[in-house]
Amino acid sequence: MAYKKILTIQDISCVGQCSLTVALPIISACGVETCVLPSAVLSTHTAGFTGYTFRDLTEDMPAIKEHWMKEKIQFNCVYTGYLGSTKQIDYVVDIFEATKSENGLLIVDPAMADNGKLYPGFDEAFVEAMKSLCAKADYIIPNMTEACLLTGIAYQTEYDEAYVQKIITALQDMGCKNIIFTGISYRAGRTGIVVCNDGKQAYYEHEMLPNSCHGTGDIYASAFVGALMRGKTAYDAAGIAADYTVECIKATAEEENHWYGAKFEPVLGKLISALE
Ligand code: PXL
Repeated sequence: MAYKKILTIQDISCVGQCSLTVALPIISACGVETCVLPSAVLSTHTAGFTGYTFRDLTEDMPAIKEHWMKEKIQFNCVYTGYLGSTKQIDYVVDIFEATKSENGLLIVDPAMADNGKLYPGFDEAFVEAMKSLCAKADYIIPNMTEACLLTGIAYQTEYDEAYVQKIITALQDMGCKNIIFTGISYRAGRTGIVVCNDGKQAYYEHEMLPNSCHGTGDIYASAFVGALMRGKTAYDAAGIAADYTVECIKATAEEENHWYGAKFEPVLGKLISALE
């Protein structure tokens, strides 16, 4: 198996089990060298905590890129999650262009919204910039809220296959290549992922648990990236990541009051086994 090196660009939420504190351990556990570029440092994530600190690291990015270019450092994949500012999106494109290896992939999780709402601190200008990043990406991993914001289609909690297809077509019309569309549920108790890859479309359905946890989007995207870099097909990687995320949510349900994130660590062994 070729040993792959990836760069992930997202924030460090010091406490909160999301973004880099999730991506680094999960992708490393997949057997992939994981380099990091923190987009911002927050004392906690922004969903449920109040009074968090926020240090934007946008202006550190150009010098980091210059140094990596001087050192001829290259990555097989750049995977972005929560980004700290609109300007960062331009820098991400520069970093990808400057450091991608031959056939290097850009994978974008447009982490900016959930449950019909933008996360605190994001605005329309950020959504516009994210549209252009998604159009450059090899894979995007949106949830329903993010896909609606990217396409301008009204967010609905109840929908059918025609509605999902309309969103996918609009994303493809924007230039999005491969789409891993998460959290698509057509019947009670079940949810799944629509995988649009290489002109084909498939659906991976799995159990929907009664409890939901913050940070599962980051867990899912990280496991998908790790599995894809391990040589799995996009469909298999999407399924492995979904099964792992379900295990994380089940592990979290065992403990009362663990509201701010998902317990992804105790079940990492199951992800590793699924890759063998
Ligand atoms: O899980 C996405 C995420 C990442 N980083 C920060 C967040 C969130 C979601 O709320 O607040 C800082």
